[in-house]
Amino acid sequence: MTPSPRHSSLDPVQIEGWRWQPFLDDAVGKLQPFDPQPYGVPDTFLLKQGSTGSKARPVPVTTATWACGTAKLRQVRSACVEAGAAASVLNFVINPSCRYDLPFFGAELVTLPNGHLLALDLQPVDKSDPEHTEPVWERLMPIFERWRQELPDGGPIPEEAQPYFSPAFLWTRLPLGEEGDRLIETVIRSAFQEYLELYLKLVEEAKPVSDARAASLLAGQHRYTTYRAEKDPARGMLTRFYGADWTEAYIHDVLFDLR
Ligand code: DBV
Repeated sequence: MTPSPRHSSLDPVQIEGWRWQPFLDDAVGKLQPFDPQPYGVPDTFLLKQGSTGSKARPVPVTTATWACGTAKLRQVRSACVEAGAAASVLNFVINPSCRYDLPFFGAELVTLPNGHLLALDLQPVDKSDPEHTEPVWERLMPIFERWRQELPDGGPIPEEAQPYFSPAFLWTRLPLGEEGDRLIETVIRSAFQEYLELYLKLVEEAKPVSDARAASLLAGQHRYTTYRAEKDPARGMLTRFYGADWTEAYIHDVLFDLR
């Protein structure tokens, strides 16, 4: 079934057989009290069809982008990729306004032929600043401790990426199959909801900061988005599906678009 055309970043994403739909629906539902406004996303990124696999056995690939802005959140965006057995991805990032002392919300739920890769965190804008980190980590660590004991560790992450993760980075790799599915439906779903609920509580409580503070937060946000755009682990996959031009524009002009 061809997904219905999308004209606004707020139009619901409906991709047949996309396993991460309930997670996106959770997130969109929890954002409603914040009066989400449309966010400018060119049509080609709102919904993009393509194919992978071989000429003999082509596999349809669908990528959709849901996005909004709110009073305190510069950009909330979700990259939704469905390519059957080849890949199924939800990459959901909340970029706060630099006027508020808030971390990023980052969720990356990835299913590939060799297993599930699942990452969840309230990512620090400046990991070396306790004024920025402590109020978040003291509330996030108990949630992290609760769920991490149910999951195998995801293994080492690139050294250069470590400044962008908190000590409560919930990171795991799970095998395909029943056990993996069960842990995703129970542990990962609950952790996703609790991390997002805490994040949105922090947003509700956040007060505007001084110009000087906003400037230093903005500098930290630039370091994060520049790193993520340069080192995006999905670059290879998206380039295979849609070519380099579309992929570079998607990464720099939509997914990590802080200027
Ligand atoms: N990652 C993205 C976007 C994706 C995406 C926009 C649209 O930033 C998917 C999709 N992540 C994605 C895929 C893979 C990973 C891997 C497809 C698998 C790549 C592969 O194996 O071929 C967290 N994502 C990863 C990994 C980590 C993260 C640690 C495994 C290591 C790696 O392959 O690099 N989130 C990711 C990350 C940062 C972050 C690296 C850095 C700050 O915030």
